[in-house]
Amino acid sequence: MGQMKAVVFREARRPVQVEDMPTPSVGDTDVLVRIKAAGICHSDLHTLHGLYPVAKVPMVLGHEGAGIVEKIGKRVTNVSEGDRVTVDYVLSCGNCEYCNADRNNLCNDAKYYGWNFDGTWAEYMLVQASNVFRLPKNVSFAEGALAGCAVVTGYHTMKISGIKAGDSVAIIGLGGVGTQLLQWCKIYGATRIIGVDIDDDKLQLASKLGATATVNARHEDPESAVKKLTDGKGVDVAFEAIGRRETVEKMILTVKKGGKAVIVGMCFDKISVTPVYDLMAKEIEIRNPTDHTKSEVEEVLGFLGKEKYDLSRSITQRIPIEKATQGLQALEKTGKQVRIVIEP
Ligand code: COD
Ligand code: ZN
Repeated sequence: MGQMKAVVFREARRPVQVEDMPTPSVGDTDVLVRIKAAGICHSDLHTLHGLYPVAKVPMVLGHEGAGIVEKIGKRVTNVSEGDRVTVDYVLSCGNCEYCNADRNNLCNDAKYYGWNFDGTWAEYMLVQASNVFRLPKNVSFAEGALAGCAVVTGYHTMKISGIKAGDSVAIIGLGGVGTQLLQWCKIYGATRIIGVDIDDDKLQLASKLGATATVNARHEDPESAVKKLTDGKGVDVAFEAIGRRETVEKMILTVKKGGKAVIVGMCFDKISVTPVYDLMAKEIEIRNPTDHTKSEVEEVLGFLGKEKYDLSRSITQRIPIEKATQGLQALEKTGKQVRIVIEP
């Protein structure tokens, strides 16, 4: 079907290139999606830095994306040509112990679009039928793209944390994912929500979305700030949504006795929490959510279709595919952007 533009990764620590490549041809169980919006996530930066490897090169990056079904394979029945869909980037086997237990994020043979197979930063993307989900009418393509990572990662994290109505929470890192996590904590009844970031704009946005207090970690130590805000006790649940050693260690110190510390950010360093006895004496539970399940994608889309959920403020910039490199630099350098969306 000719050529398409795609953002291609060839080597770590080298800028990505926008290249022409053949539009993929459709197999029996494939869906060809004409991508209308694709988000840039911090994990894509991890890949560019060589921290999180890809399975082949050249690789079309990107794992958040939504668009229109252009063509379906002979055996595809769940979507039709012309449907508006979002992509679920976790490709699971559907047969293993974990898939059968509705925990396909832990699939024994999990593969990922954007890492194992070509991803969303392209004019067209080939997706297995099992991994496209129809968008509710009121959900735009950009919102639909975020639903596939930022929103559902926040949702999965919130569920793994077991948050209850009335809980107090602290979220360190209010970027693309942290901002959505904050919204879910509020929806699920957290009453005290402390947002921590180093950027005042991010903190302001957090207040608009429901944070009851904010802390700028450049000016204030998050541990003492959180303690001050919780009568010296700490929070029921704390989250780290950046992936840095220092912030993970800090986050754990903001948790109260019997509380939970949830590590969301991919952190490639070792952390030290010494003495370990401190965790034991406080009976602190450490949780490590990863990705999301298929059911959660459906739940999130169902929710976005019916309920109020503010994504307008989380989409802070839209760029054409030719500007992908600048988009990546903007997420990395300025720290001002929440989610940048590529519109091929
Ligand atoms: N203290 C406080 N805030 C900080 C600090 C600091 N020292 N340093 C940076 N920040 C802030 C930044 O200002 C920014 O607001 C935020 O932290 C980071 O946000 P983003 O937008 O750069 O990153 P996201 O939200 O796109 O990335 C989210 C994760 C960190 C969760 C993601 O990269 C990740 O690691 N995911 C792993 C888990 C997973 O399931 N991933 C699924 C696919 S992403
Ligand atoms: Zn992501």
